Amino acid sequence: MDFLLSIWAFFADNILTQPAFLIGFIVLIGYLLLGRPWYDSLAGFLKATIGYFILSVGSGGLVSNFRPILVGLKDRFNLDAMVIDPYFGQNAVTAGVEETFGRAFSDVMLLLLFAFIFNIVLVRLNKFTKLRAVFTTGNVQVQQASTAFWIILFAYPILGRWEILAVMSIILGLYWAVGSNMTVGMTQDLTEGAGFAIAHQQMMGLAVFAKLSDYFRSKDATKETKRMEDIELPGWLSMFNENMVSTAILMTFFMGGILLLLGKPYLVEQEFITDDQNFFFYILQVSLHFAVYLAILQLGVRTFVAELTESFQGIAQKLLPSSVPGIDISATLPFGASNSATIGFLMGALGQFTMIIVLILLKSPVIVIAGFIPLFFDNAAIGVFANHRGGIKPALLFPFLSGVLQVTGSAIFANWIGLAKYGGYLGMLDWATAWPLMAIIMKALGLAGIGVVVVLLLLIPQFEYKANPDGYFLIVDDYDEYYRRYGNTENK
Ligand code: ASC
Repeated sequence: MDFLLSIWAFFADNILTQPAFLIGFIVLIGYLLLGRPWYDSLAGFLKATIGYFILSVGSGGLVSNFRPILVGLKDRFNLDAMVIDPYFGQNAVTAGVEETFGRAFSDVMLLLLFAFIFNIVLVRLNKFTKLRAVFTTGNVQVQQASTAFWIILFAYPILGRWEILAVMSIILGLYWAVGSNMTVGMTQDLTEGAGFAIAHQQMMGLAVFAKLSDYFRSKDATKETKRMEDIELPGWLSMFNENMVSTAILMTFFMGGILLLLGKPYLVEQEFITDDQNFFFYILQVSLHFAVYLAILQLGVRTFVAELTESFQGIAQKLLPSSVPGIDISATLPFGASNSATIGFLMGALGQFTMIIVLILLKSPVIVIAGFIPLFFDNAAIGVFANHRGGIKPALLFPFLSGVLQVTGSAIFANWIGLAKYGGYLGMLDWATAWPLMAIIMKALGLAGIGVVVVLLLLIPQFEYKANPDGYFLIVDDYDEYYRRYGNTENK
């Protein structure tokens, strides 16, 4: 047993929680199953892994460049505030869980083992479960595990170690499988059949906003839905037609505003810059790096997506019929037209900042500081999908609404479950909406609440299947045929 566990721990530490390698191995195995020669398979492994690492350089760069600046607002104005960010959320759980519940969560490896197997079994049985996606983003699973541990302990403080582990494996495993499955059709549609779904922290909220965006599509067949890429600005404004230029200008105003608010003395004190550095050029450097990292994301996605699309056929033919891998949300952003990611991010920021001001004015017991990860990755993706499906209006409206929900949901929920006072909460869209809802059901109904949550989650893919039984599996089995029959907006 110990031997098996140590093999598992090795796999989990080195591969499962390192999505670049997990995706690499999926490509390797896929190609081998397709009967490709070893050297092609090895080349596929390397390109997929390198591509994913490039993607991580892009997303990691965005995070490390912008997060400290936003968090700086807390320090600079001496706010006693909670930061909404997955890493702050995880630290808050670690800091508070002993004191609050008298125990700590150390079974992450076992949870990942059970939930990963559970996810695969659910997909293997997709004739019945209708689930089509395997969650591969292990790094975010670890973050989610700690917050879910807190939520489940809050609902059921009496449960022992193994019971908690069982409940978490089932509910988290289902959330991963069901949430990722909800993004299958819309991601195939956006990427024109790249063969992946999203495995991240806003899957349910994003799927709901994507569906709602369809209502904004032009009903009049002679009128095109107006998308961001359709805007042709005249005269000097035409410089905004170029993606990189407009991103740079918008971010310079946005980051410039925040950096000016923080002020040079603070930034020098915190060693962001040195005293003799020019403040204007520092602002420019920080802001322009937004476009730099977006370009890197794009390169990463280009490097690995084609390999993944092709090799996964092997897995889908031999091991898991009608399935796709769920991967990091960043992989969808480069498929977005023109500025939809940047605009989504900025509208999300507007929503978050508006709500934060409301919290301050209402003298809320919990003040929230915007974290970069929810602000960017959730809302940029909503901008991308909303623009693609319903045009400019939903691409402005839904990221804004998401920003409002992220702050409001996180503030109320983290206060209720007692996590707010430890300074952080996960804060991603699903964790400010769907998870609080599940927590209310569990807290209100006692142990029966677990059954209710499980049944509700299992019902979601059934309803999705009912909406288009003929196209539901076809969209992953053969996208070209699906496209021929139904065209490029998923839900005709
Ligand atoms: C997260 C998280 C990250 C980012 C990254 C986005 O939730 O923890 O580091 O989003 O996965 O690409």
